[in-house]
Amino acid sequence: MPKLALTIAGSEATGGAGAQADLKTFQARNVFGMAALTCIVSFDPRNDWNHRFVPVDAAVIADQIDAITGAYGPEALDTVKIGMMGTPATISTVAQALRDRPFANVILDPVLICKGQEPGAALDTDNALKAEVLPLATVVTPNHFESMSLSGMDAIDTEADLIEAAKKIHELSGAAVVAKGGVRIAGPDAIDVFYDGETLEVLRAPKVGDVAVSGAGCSLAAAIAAEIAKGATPLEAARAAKAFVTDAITVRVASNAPFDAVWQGD
Ligand code: PXL
Repeated sequence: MPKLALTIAGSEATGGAGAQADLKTFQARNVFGMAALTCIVSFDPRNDWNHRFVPVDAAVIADQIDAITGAYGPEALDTVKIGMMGTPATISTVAQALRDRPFANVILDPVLICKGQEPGAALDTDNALKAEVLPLATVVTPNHFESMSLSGMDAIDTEADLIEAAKKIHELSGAAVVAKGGVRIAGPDAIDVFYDGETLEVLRAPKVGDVAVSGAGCSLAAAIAAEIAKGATPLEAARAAKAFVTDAITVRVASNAPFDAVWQGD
C-alpha cells in the first residue's frame, strides 16, 4: 500500500499551480494524493491574466476534510500540505481541522499572494495565516516575498539575507524552514535555505532561465510532503524536492499566461 498525503489548497485551472500541481507531484513521488479545495482561481486571458478568485464555502471545506480524515485514520494519513487559503474564514476552518485531528506533519506553503497579484491586497488574510496556521506548521516554505513578510525584513538580496530570514522565520514558527530564493537572489544558482534550528544548509541548483515558473513553489512543498510521508526527515525531503522541482522547471510546459508551467513528468 502506498503512503498517503493530503493537500488543502486552491484549484488553479490551467494546471500549473495549486492543487493540480500538488496531486501531480504526489503521483510523481509515488504517494496516494487527496485534495480538499479551498478556492477556485481562474486566470483571465482578456484582462492581463488577472486572478479571478472564488472561495469555497467554509462548511464545504470542512466537509471535504471530514470525508478524507474519516476515510483514512491517522495511522494511514499523517501528512498534510497547506497551500493557498485565500480568506480569513478559510484559514479559521482549516486551522480548526488541523487542531481537531492533529497531523504529525504539516507542510505549509504560506501563499500570501499568487504570482502576478497585487501585493498587500489581502493583509487580513496574511495576518490570519501567520496567527492561526503558521504555529501549527512543522515545515514552512516561504518564497522571496513571503520570507520578507514573515521575517519583517525590508529586503532580501543576498544569500546571507536569505539565511537571516530563514533563521528569523524558524524563531517565530518553530518549524523547519525552506526559504526559497528562486530567481530573485542574484547569481548563477537558484538557492533555497533550509534551517530547522540545528542544521543550516543552502540548497543549490543552476538557475534555469531568469523568469519564475508557475507551480514551482507548490510542487516543492508537495514533494517535501510526499517525501516526509514516505519517512524522510525534513532535510532529506527538502534536498529531494529541490532536485525534483529543478527537473520540473527544466521540462516546463509553455503557456500564453505570463508564466510557463512546471511539468512533474519526464
Ligand atoms: O503559485 C501559488 C498559487 C497557489 N495556489 C493557487 C494559485 C497559485 C497561483 O496562481 O492559483 C490556487
